[in-house]
Amino acid sequence: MKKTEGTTLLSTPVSRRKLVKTSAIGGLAAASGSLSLPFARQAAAEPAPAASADEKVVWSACTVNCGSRCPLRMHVVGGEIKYVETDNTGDDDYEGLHQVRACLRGRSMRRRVYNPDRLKYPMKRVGARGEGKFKQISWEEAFDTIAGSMKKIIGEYGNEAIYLNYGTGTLGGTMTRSWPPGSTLIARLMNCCGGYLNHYGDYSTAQIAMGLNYTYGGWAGGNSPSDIENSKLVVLFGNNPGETRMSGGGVTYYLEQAREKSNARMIIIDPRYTDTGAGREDEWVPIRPGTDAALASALAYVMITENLVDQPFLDKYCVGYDEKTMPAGAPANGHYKAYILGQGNDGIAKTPAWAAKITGIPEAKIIQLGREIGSTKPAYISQGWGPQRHSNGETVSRAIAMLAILTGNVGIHGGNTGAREGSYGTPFVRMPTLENPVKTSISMFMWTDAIFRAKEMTATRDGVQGKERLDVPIKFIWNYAGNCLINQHSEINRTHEILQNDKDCEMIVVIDNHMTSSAKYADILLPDCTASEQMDFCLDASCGNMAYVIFADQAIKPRFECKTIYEMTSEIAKRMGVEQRFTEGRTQEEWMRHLYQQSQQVMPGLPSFEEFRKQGIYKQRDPNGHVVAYKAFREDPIANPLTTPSGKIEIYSAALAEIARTWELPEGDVIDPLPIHADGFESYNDPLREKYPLQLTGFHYKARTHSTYGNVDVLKAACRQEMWINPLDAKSRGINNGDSVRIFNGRGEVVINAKVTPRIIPGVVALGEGAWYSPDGKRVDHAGSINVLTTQRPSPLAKGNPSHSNLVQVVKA
Ligand SMILES: Nc1nc2c(c(=O)[nH]1)N[C@H]1C(S)=C(S)[C@@H](COP(=O)(O)OP(=O)(O)OC[C@H]3O[C@@H](n4cnc5c(=O)[nH]c(N)nc54)[C@H](O)[C@@H]3O)O[C@H]1N2
Ligand SMILES: Nc1nc2c(c(=O)[nH]1)N[C@H]1C(S)=C(S)[C@@H](COP(=O)(O)OP(=O)(O)OC[C@H]3O[C@@H](n4cnc5c(=O)[nH]c(N)nc54)[C@H](O)[C@@H]3O)O[C@H]1N2
Ligand code: SF4
Ligand SMILES: [Mo]
Repeated sequence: MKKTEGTTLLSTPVSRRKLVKTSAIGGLAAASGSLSLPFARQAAAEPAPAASADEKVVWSACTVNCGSRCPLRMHVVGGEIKYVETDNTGDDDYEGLHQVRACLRGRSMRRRVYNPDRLKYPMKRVGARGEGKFKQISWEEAFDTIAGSMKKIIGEYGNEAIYLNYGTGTLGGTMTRSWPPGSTLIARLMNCCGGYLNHYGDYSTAQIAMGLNYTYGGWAGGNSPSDIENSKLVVLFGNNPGETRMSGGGVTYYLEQAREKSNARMIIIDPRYTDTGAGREDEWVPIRPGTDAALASALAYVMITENLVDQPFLDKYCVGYDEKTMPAGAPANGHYKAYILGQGNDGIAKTPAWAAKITGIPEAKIIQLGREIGSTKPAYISQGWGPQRHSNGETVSRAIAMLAILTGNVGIHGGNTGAREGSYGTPFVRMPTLENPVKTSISMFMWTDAIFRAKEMTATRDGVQGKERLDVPIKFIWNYAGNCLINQHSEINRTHEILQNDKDCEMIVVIDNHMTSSAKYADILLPDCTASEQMDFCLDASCGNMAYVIFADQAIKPRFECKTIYEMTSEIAKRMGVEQRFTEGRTQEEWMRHLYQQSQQVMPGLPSFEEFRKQGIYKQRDPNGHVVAYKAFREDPIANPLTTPSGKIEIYSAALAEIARTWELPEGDVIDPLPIHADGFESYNDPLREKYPLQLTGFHYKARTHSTYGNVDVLKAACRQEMWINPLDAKSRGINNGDSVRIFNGRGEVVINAKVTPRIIPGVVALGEGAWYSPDGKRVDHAGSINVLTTQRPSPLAKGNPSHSNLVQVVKA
């Protein structure tokens, strides 16, 4: 089962939580009593509206990609949403079918539905790409143009010239689902027409998914956070659920409630003092970005030299810890223990003193941490996806997981795998999207290159899969519910240059609700209905041990000329001559009833369709209590092997050794069979620091879900977009709190206000990702859009986005 932020997964193991009793999480939390009023109303200081005769309450949902999913109760009067509340079903009992309360983003949904940025009718581009000049056209003309372009491009170049760009704006939906690309209605349409160029990986987890695949085989599972009630210690590496899992159904609630039961100590390792901490942690260990593998190696050094490792576990379940379990043909002293003790290739012992210089964490602290992690069991060791969203992220993710492996915390209650938390899920049936006849696939991060240098892109240099080399460039892009055409993809100025040339990529279709920066690059721009304007099911939250499905009903009529994605794709299918295969004769509601019937067969507890519609949310607790990843493997590794080549946990990976031997890598890129520390490019140790001395890391911010909700005024006011900087770095630059600063490197410049705070380690600055790119005439951004500063150079193995590895200079504006 694979996850994605947002997505999750699959079959069962996922997780989530509720949050009624926790205090406000970092100021935007859903759960605190004082914040439980509908935000819109509270912000405007309006009295609670009296229920009027024609007021109806309709269940809807927030389907964005925050990893959670939340029910919303829309109070509709006279065809207009007047205010928004959230789940009021179930009880406040953590152990029961607790409420799934929306955070303040979801509660501000009215302000997205009625936002002045709403797209109103179909448009076609009249200016240069990206200029934002459009002309209104009819739906007929829009559909005809798109179908005409598809036919032309398929005829001239074949189906591999058509690309579905990454977009997660509605991945919680079923009919409206926008991710993974193969599960969307666009994919269903394209699969009826010969297919499209696939992509693998995602912006969330490219490096960890690829890295831990070699360790555990496939997507690495994790215990549900509810299982923390069995833990003595919680160690979070770059994991910030207080901000990234804010729902009352999500991880932050489980973490706090479970910890209340177990009284587990919590250590947070992060360059920033996060909202997950906010006084609830026992310890914050600030670390230089990109150096977790060095810390993990030194912790391993302490555990190995002080006899704290679980040797029987390593012997029985793992490959490559020491000489005994090395695969045939592996080099002498190529094992992990030799690497740590300085008997491997590099001859360097990974001592706490060695790591202190790299990580910025004092030697004594590393020794103490090593002893604590090595001797407190069971321990819930997990990593968020911040540490892996780096230029060395594949090896970092594997190195952190070593701590769980060395201590034998894998496959037991209260333990974890060192990956992110898992969660319980249901087998609710999704919209079938048919099979893509095309097998060629690129990394989701490499699409900009596939526009202008496709024929140079190979399997061993650029990670092309299914073919040795791409045959044709991308000529047509579908961009549905995504802002990765500009805002969320790295290096905005480079993307702009590539998209400027409309002889290269000939057609870009954007389907969105709002005039985003990506929408401005559309050739044809289609206005979609919001979740409030149609009927859908919403599911797949990253939760704990209670899963749920939401009936997201139609609250209001489509605004302006907006259409649903199902209507749009059906109309194009008609023009492509595949309407019957595409629709199978069903309307959207008929599909939903059909899927529901199928779901009822695998989930016998589901009520009737009409009852579900009335009750809004269906909750189901994990019959096994908690998800424990690799429990069966732990119990019997012969009967239940992992899907790695050896069937065991591969600390040393022969497959990676082969890749390291055969792939062509640019200077500085490292792929290694062991989970070693490698600096990566744009690291703390890059010579480029002479010019750009500060590390810039991004983070996922409570003010938005990526860019979504980024145009909601009250949220912007509540959580300002600022650049975090340590007082030491600010002082040497004459910067005071609130000053306007220029952040720049060779790729671009951002001007924004500084937040001077000891909550960030010296030498590092940070920006929340997702602010709406807002360039002036000189392409200087004034919104704090971090992707002006990030690079399109991919990470070595996953060819993924190293969004958090950036060097910059900052000066007072
Ligand atoms: N520098 C940096 N960049 C990053 C990241 C980072 O950490 N740092 N994070 C990356 C990650 S993990 C991810 S997942 C990506 C996310 O990138 P995206 O998937 O692009 O996410 P959003 O920015 O939320 O964009 C979603 C889009 O969907 C639209 N939308 C919302 N609801 C609807 C709807 O009902 N219908 C339609 N048609 N559209 C809708 C929104 O208006 C928005 O334009 O960003 C990545 N980019
Ligand atoms: N409110 C909100 N919630 C979201 C999202 C959102 O945009 N807004 N996006 C959702 C999506 S799609 C995703 S993929 C997830 C993202 O979830 P994550 O990827 O886990 O989130 P990040 O904030 O990028 O990183 C988590 C933490 O890692 C820290 N960090 C960065 N670099 C390093 C490092 O090198 N080492 C260590 N130890 N820590 C580091 C950051 O400071 C941050 O506090 O969040 C989801 N939830
Ligand atoms: S943004 Fe996430 S946590 Fe907030 S309401 Fe939406 S789904 Fe829930
Ligand atoms: Mo993500």
